[in-house]
Amino acid sequence: MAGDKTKKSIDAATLEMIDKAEKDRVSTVFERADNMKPCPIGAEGSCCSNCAMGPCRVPLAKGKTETEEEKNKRRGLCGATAETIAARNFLRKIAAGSAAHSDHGRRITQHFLETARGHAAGFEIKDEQKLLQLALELGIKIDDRSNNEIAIEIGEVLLAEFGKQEGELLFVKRAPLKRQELWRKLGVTPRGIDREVVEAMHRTHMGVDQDYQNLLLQGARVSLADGWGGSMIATDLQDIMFGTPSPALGTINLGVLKEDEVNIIIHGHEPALAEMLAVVSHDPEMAAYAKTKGAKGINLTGMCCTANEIMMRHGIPIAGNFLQQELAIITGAVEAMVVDVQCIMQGLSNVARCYHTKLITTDERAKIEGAQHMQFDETNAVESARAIVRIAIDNFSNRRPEVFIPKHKSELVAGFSHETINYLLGGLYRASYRPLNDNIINGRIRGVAGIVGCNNARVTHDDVHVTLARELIKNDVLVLLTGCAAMAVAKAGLMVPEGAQFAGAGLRSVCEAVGIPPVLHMGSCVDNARILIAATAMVKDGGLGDDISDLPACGAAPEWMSEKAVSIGQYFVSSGVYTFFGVTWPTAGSKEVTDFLFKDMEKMYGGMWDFETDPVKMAQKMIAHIDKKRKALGIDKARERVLYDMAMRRELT
Ligand code: SF4
Ligand code: MSK
Repeated sequence: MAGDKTKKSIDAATLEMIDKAEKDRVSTVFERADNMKPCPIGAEGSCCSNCAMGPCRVPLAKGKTETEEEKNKRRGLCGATAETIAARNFLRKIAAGSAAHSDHGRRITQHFLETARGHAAGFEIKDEQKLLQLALELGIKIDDRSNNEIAIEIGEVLLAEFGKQEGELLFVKRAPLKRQELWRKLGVTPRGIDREVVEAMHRTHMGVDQDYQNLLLQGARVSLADGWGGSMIATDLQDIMFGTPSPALGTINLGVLKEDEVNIIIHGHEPALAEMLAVVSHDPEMAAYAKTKGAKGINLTGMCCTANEIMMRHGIPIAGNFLQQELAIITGAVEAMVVDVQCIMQGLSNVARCYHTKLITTDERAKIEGAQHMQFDETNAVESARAIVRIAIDNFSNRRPEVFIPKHKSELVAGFSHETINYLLGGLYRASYRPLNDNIINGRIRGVAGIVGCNNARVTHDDVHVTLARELIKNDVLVLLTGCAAMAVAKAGLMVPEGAQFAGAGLRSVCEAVGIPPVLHMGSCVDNARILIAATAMVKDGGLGDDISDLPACGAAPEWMSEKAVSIGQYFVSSGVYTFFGVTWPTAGSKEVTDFLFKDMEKMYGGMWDFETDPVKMAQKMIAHIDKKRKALGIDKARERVLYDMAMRRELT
């Protein structure tokens, strides 16, 4: 493999497995990244393939200032400008990301309805309180109706959100009032989830919307249909069905695989099958069957966001994040990798062929050549899960002798849902964000940052996440994490209460008083909706302005890779959050489009995009923004750590 191997990752387990892949002569994403450089024209958003007269390439000439005439010549065959092409590409990415999260939300809603109607044996309403709260919010009668009757009505109302044609998505009302009014004024309030995705695809078709600013307005609307629509529905209904997460202790990294047990990895995003595998893998009958095949037991672990879901709810260990999926199989110790949708590398199929691992697809929307397909049937979930576990057990005896499992693993505490933060900070009888707001106002906590998103083989695996998180906590910024970012930081040992030793004195004092890590794991990709709810709760609790854009808060996806990250980033921006991307910037081919996203959006939404590859500089910019917001709120002086009484606090706000 070309290149400096130590630059591939900061994670020791990953580096050991990259070595093994090389020895075993198995191709991985790390090797392919060396052998194929990204296309510079596509990377900057300057390639259009929206009709068969193209693909048209309109790259920005590097290193010189473009004259008006040269700029005018940068057009596709149809006359499309570099601005139109970059904006269309950006909007299509948001639409794809929004579609992925929302189709996940739709599937969960249908499953929720099946459960409520009694057609999904093995699943139930686990969080009654959240169910009833949601019913009240949606104006659904409770009276003496059963939970299932209430759930059916909730499911029908929320399923209709996907196909709604007019009006506003219901969860838009959860946002601060000022934000709702701003969205209405700008005309970006989402009407129906599917409608916004379809309209984005229509408007980016050849010869339709050609005004880049108008295209980016639809970008805001389709992203909001994700964050305050599809993703938020997914998170709420998953919580009601599978339980709202609360802090759970677990372990993470490839060292969670076991040499003497049947290893099953569940990988993907939709947690229904994972929930059932968690139950079935603990079934004594299955454990006994594993013993008949020479294994000591069954070891279920997770990968990517499904891992986050079952870690938070069941403490099931996490084998790794996005860039570790092929490496897990290369240990030679994985009997089955079970996948559903999203972030499943096609390379898995080749890797699995080199070992004894069964790659099992379970969703008709996501099949892979070379994998075995076993359709997961929610109405017969126990049997579906049992069949998969049995195949894995039967495969144990096919293991080859050359097994190598890296020893590395770390502890983590995950499961900081909005409800948990509310309770942990405020207590059962006065659950609120008041203590968090107070600690921000008194300066112990400087501000809040969300770090989300993927890994990307174009940068050192996990490095940007971890360096950014360290810099932020060192400067008293409380960090909320989801997705593969959360796993990176957990592997680095920051996601335990002892992680507070790396925080600044103010943040450390709060973490030690409450017993929480300085970096809070809030869940999977769809759970970024929890961050929106947390931000809104901070606004509603008072003292930090009257909109999300007033908060001393920032967001970042520093190792982003997927289109979902673009949608997440845009709904953060449209919700008023200053949001960073690392790695590469997808509209770099158009200065106008980039300026619009980086500067004009701040005037429109109070939040804007930014791009920075250096995590330390990214942290500095985020902290500068947090300080700017503190100053605007008049709480910058509070950093002198004066203890404030109520009267002084009122004065501050
Ligand atoms: Fe080229 Fe225009 Fe067709 Fe795009 S839509 S491929 S810019 S001709
Ligand atoms: S899994 S979208 S690589 S976070 Fe959600 Fe990780 Fe990004 Fe997939």
